[in-house]
Amino acid sequence: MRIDVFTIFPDAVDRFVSASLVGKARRAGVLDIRVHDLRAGAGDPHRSVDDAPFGGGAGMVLAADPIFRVVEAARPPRPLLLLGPAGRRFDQDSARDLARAKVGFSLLCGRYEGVDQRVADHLCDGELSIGDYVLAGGETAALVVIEAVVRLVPGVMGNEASAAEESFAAGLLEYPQYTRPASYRGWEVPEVLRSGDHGRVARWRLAEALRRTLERRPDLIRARGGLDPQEQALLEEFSGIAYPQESRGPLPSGGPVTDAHEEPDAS
Ligand code: JF5
Repeated sequence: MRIDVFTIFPDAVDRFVSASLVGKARRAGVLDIRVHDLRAGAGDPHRSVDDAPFGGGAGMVLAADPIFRVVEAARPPRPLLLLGPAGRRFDQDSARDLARAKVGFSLLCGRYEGVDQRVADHLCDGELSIGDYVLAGGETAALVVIEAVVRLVPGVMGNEASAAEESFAAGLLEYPQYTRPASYRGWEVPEVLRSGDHGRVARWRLAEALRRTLERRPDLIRARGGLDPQEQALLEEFSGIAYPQESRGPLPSGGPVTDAHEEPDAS
């Protein structure tokens, strides 16, 4: 799969991409990531890529011509997506769609002051946002998109076993994980995980995934249409939690997203 990135910070993007899981896939030849410097498209000796906005106002706007030049010379894989807060929200479904794209895709990193609108209108195929906040530039957003997509690409290290696990708990938060030691500062690993009863372990994990999701992200439970009777029974078996009867109705509103860091019980 080929991924082209257009940015005014090619070194920063390239260094992160080389150091990550993405770099491994790149060196293994599974991924062809090409990072392009938008300044290569500048015409003047100062290699300027931005200019003052028509109509006035603070800040500078990335000009159309350097971007058109560099993109057209690269003939990048499509879709070419502009990263910015005005884009369509990027999520796991978008990541799966991009991972399925055979030729690959391309990302153009915008700047917070803006990009000449003709780039979005006549060069890009769409716009992507990674969330409702404003970044100085689209570079970190591009890295987020690349990492989320690349780990789904067949042949990228570690993605075979994870694929099966992911479908097992689709749309739920992860169950808690533990490693040695079994007792740390008096905090014990749940007994079920050390029981050797694989069936009970699997049921406990699903119950924990359901409990956590119900507590922290009730919107995700609602999105998958509530809990089926089997899942409700599982929840009650392990945590004694009775699931609200109107399974499609209002669920406990998520309180503040905090975590307990209390001392273990002395008794
Ligand atoms: C950017 C115009 C690009 O701020 C972002 C961003 C937020 N979510 N996803 C991306 O990118 C930088 C800001 C303004 C274009």
